[in-house]
Amino acid sequence: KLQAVLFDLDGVITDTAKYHFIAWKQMAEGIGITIDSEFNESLKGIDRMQSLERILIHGHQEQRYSQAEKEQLAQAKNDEYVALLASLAPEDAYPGIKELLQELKDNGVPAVIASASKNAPLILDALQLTDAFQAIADPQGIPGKPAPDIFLRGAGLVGADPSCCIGIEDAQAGIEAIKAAGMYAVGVGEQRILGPSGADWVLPSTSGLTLRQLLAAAHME
Ligand code: UVW
Repeated sequence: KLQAVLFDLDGVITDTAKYHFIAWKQMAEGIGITIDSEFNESLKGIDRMQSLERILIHGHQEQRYSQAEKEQLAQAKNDEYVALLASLAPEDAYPGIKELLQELKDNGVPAVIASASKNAPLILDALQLTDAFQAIADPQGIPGKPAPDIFLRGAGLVGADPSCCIGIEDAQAGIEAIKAAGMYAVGVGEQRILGPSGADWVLPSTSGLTLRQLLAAAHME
């Protein structure tokens, strides 16, 4: 029986990829590195410092900065990102998300955020979805996706057995994390982007997605 549904945030609840891209691009250009939207795909599901490392490697600058300088670069990116998030509003939640969260609540199924983002509470507040979630797993101090830790921490917060959980993700690293946690993995997005991710079920979008469909797909009725 289903005990919890765990949601990635960026790319599942709302489209923050475009804001991450604008902010990373600005930071990268400041140090002479160019990134394009295709490169940005490789940052999905990856935490802030790991994203910075990937950008520095992309620009052949992985040896150039001290840890303190890297933290400054990441801080500059985050300041810009948070400024861009100010335009986020409730109507920016992806289609079907609000309805699915309501259905979970009506049926007593905990919804949990399992995101690498330290900005998750801020984003949920802007979308007015904070109350729709029973818990937000804190990404601090645990290995990032594709390690299973954030999903296991999320399940633990609501006392759920991972094998009775469904995880929803838009990124390869995230789907690998869900599978490594022993959960049923739903991939949202284009098959082209998700690739051979190992998702148990791939959906083009969450529009119209119901609890009943999730239960049937995961054989958890
Ligand atoms: C990510 O980049 C996912 O996290 P943050 O919002 O903490 O920068």
